[in-house]
Amino acid sequence: MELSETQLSEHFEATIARQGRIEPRDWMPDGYRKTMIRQIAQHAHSEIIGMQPEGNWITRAPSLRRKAILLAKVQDEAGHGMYLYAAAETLGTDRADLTERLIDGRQKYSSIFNYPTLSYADVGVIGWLVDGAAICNQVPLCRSSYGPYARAMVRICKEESFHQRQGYELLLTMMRGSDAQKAMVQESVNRFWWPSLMMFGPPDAQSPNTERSMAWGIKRHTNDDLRQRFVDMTAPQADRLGVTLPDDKLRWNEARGHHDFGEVDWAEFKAVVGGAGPCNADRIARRQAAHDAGSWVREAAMAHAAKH
Ligand code: FAQ
Repeated sequence: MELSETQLSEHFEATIARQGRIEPRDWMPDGYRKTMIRQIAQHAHSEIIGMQPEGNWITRAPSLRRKAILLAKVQDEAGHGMYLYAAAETLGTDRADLTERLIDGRQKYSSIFNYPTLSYADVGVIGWLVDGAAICNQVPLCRSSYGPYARAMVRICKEESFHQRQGYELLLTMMRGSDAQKAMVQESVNRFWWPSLMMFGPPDAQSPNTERSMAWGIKRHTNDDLRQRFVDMTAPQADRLGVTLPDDKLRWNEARGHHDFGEVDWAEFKAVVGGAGPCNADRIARRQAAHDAGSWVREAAMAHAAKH
């Protein structure tokens, strides 16, 4: 028996209400499909563009051990991009089309990857702060309502957590080193702290998608809640490391049971998301060049697939 649109919609809402999973074969509202494609594609693009800032240091790693670790991390990010593009394809999109949308600016990637990496300490700070923020944001997404996304996230989070530890271990080593090494770590923390807080998205009052995405079980927490969680997790780690987070309003608030912290520069966030960050143009140009350079591989793979 054919189900009516109303019945299908009721079934969808009931699945969401009992915290069940929506699978590719299931009926879903167009808005849900669109939102999932937007979020998954943006996440996939972030992983792929996110290979560039750290990849910049592979040839200049200070030892064979550090180089092997960094190579593995950057390869993991490529893997995350692949699982996520595959998850997006279950919604009826096509990876080639998503890549085109990234390159021509119709789809976004995380603001954080538009900042430059200026020293090897940045490799450690990206692991500690950027992967740390990614974990805070993504662990709840393992319970996201769309099955393929939630399952991809389980594996991604395991790897991100390893990435965060390698970053923190690199920084601990540098902080046991010379004054110049300690200064390098502090300088890097000063540059990456505020952009890391921006990764969680605009304040809740200015986040057009949060309410709808939470009602659909796509997002499990608001942007501000996750940002707070990240600050609470990171402040004690900074103390243990011996670095100062560049915020003179940052302090423990006993009554709230959370850290208070200063205001993010939302004008900077908007500018970076809008394309005017320090590295936006470079990141896209490099992605375009890699895409062009890989065209013969795609053609050969398609020709091979057509023969079998
Ligand atoms: N950058 O209404 P909301 C990683 C956009 S981790 C750029 O709050 P939503 C791992 C947003 O898309 C980074 N744009 O939106 C790694 C929307 O615009 P739209 C990736 C941002 O979706 C580590 C508008 O602002 N992680 O890659 C940003 O409900 C180290 C309004 O915002 C994910 O993507 C931003 N920071 O919440 C790799 C996690 N924030 O699309 C390499 C999954 C917001 O309507 C090295 N995504 N916008 O035109 C999410 O959880 C959500 O999409 C949020 C945004 C929380 C990012």
